[in-house]
Amino acid sequence: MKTALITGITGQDGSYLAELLLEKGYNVYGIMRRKSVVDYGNVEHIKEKINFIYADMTDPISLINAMKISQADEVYNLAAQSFVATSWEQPLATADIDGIGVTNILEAIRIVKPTARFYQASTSEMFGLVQEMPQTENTPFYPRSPYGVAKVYGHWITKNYRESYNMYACSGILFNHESERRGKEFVTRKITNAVARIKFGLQDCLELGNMDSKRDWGHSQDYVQAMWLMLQQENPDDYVIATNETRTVREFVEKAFYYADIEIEWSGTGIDEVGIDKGTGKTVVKVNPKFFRPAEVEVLLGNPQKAETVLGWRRQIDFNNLVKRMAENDLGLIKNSLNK
Ligand code: NAP
Ligand code: G4F
Repeated sequence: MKTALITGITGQDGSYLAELLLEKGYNVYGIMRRKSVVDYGNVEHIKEKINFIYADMTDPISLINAMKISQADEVYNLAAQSFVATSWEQPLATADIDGIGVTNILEAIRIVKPTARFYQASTSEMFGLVQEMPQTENTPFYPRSPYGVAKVYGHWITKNYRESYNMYACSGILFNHESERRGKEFVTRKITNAVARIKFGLQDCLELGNMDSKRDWGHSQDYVQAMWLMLQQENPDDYVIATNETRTVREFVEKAFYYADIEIEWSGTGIDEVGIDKGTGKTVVKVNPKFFRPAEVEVLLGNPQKAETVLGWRRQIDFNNLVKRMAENDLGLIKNSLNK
């Protein structure tokens, strides 16, 4: 039986990865931050099957301890301050957790069990102001937020430990991936949650920032498969995980309303643009400049060819299915909350 240690186990990806590894017969350890109220987040439903260790990415002692207790064969570093907008409000905490935190966990592995295999959650945000279309493993980075900058450090220190110490250390450069478990501050879940609330009369309007922004969106359940595959190869390497399709935020909005049987008609431009419910004539989408970012990543589009060829990875859930699953889930949650 293999043993895995997951940092960020309470988050979106951590929960799907924990489910996958449990299915494969792994002994799963997860690190958790101490909070005033105990909260298992997205792994509440499987908490009895997981061995939890209190630790924090900014505390190397706690990570050494986590390695000593778990003696993990595979370590998946998914912990991060992962919300780009917050990284301007908390640039140093973001750097500590998402940047230096990677060195902390790599050192813990090197000191306690250097043969453990390591996965680093790198991101398409490192491409930022994109230097070519589509982005591949060889596209130069140009991060556009404190989050992106911290992740570039995490990416390079992972590569550096691989080359310096011959450690089995990989980075997955994952493009946006969403799910029913996505935090409600991220645009996709913000949209599907608002669509459900509007449908059931709990909210009048959805306020968004830059709707022209384009993202390459996949489903988290598909993407955690790629993380696992990266640690099963003969040699460690870095891989882009993406769908090779890009859509605007506006397209996501239209599609989410569609699954709630609402057709959206757009009117106006720039900050005056509105989305109107064709059936009722009511304005259900508005622009609020408060959601604009100091610097924007306008477009992301990833080429997953290397992962498909070398790892045999294929995404199963396409854009329509992703939005459908998220919209139906939120419609169900809001409906149930009203019936209670
Ligand atoms: P998420 O839902 O925000 O989960 C983040 C996790 O990190 C949570 O479990 C959180 O714990 C934990 N965490 C935050 N700060 C920590 C600290 N100081 N010490 C220990 N744990 C800490 O993020 P996700 O969407 O699952 O993403 C997983 C990873 O992939 C992140 O590193 C993210 O940056 C990266 N990534 C995500 C995407 C995407 O589109 N989802 C794309 C590329 C890369 P709490 O529950 O205590 O807050
Ligand atoms: O959903 P978002 O907040 O995700 P973002 O910034 O692309 O970051 C996510 O994906 C990265 C991978 O590329 C991860 F590394 C990162 O951890 C995170 O998971 O925003 C998506 C786009 C942005 O262009 C944003 O400006 O949507 C635009 N947007 C427009 N209105 C909005 C809003 N974003 C949010 N969160 N809220 C809005 O009201």
